[in-house]
Amino acid sequence: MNLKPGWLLLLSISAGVWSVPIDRNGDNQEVKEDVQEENADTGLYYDRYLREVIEVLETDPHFREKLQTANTEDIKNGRLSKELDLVGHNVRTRLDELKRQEVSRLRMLLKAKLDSLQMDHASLLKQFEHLDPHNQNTFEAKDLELLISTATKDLENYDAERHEEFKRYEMLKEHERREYLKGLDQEKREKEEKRMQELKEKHRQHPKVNAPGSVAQLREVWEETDGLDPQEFNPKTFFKLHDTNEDGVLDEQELEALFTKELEKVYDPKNEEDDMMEMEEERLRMREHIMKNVDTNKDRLVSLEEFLKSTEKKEFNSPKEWETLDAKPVYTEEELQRFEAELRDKEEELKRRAETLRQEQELLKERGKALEAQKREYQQAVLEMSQRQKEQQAADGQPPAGPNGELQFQPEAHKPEDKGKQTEM
Ligand SMILES: [Ca+2]
Ligand SMILES: [Ca+2]
Repeated sequence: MNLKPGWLLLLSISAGVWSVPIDRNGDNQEVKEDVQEENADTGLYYDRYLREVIEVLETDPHFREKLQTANTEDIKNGRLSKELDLVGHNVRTRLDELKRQEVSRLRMLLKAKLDSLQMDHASLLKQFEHLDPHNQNTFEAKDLELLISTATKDLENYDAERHEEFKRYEMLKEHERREYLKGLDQEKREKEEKRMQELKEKHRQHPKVNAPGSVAQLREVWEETDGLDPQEFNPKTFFKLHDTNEDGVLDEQELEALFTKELEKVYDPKNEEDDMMEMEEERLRMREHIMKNVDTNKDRLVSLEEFLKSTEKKEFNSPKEWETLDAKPVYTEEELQRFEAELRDKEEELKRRAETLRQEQELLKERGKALEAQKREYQQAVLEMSQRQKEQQAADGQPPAGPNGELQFQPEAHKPEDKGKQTEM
């Protein structure tokens, strides 16, 4: 595929579709493939829909041609979406079908919610920004525009959200550690604290991590992952080698795959002290670092030109030392306090809800008891009534209707008739 950067913004979004690892170097391929697969999903909940739409659009020669000349702005401001009016009929039909499937998938997702909220489908579908809720059957320019703008916006926020999520993860971990220590007696606590400190120290001891995107880092990949001669290191060859889907640019997934070597110096899944969530955060930091320095046109892709330019910079050969994640805490004590207060609030809220439920249950029990008492009173009244009937019948000189007083539930009105039958027999 030889496409211009603008469209590649979209391709990078759905990198999984085009990331076909090329078998170049036996043993290492397995590792690479793992990374590719792991990163294939954009993380957007409409990931599949997005990919399928792009795939179908790619099959239309006119649209494909437009894509090649489009730039990021054309895509972002919706100019490209207008071209949808000119695509072939069968492509439109397939897009319509995709949209119907997506609407139906979202409907399924909403079903449970719907049952509890008593809302209609149309108003619930409005919350999904990536498709036009006013038209649920056909795929129009508006749909493509919404899909592109939502995916671009979401991806921009995605990294920020991942950092935030990671921070909360770390704070929860620290909170749980503190709570755990609180529950121990002094002797045990001191022992545990010492053990934890030692693990921390052990984690910090690792070989030097090269700055991402520096010559030292790339050379290490070249030599150890690619198994090539260090004397022959060549940036252009390196770029081509790691553009695994051969689309002429390094996307986020291809960049992140480059850091595995560095990350393995710090993280080993077999070690108690190495947290793999932290490893992924470190990978994200490394990718952001490269993008910040190398991706000058900010399309979330590194072109060969951008890459080669970065190798001419001073930092390429003598970068600042890379500060690993463990160098400083990701949250302040103040943030942790706030987080813990939030946790307490949530816990309180849960307790309050549990208490309300308990009270409601209590109330139901009381009502049940009252009903039970009413029922007994009623039975008593019926019993008394039937007793009175028997006495009346005895007084009238008639035999009782049955051995166990079957007549007790018979309405008054039927009595004479029944009595008549009884006499006939
Ligand atoms: Ca690529
Ligand atoms: Ca770029």
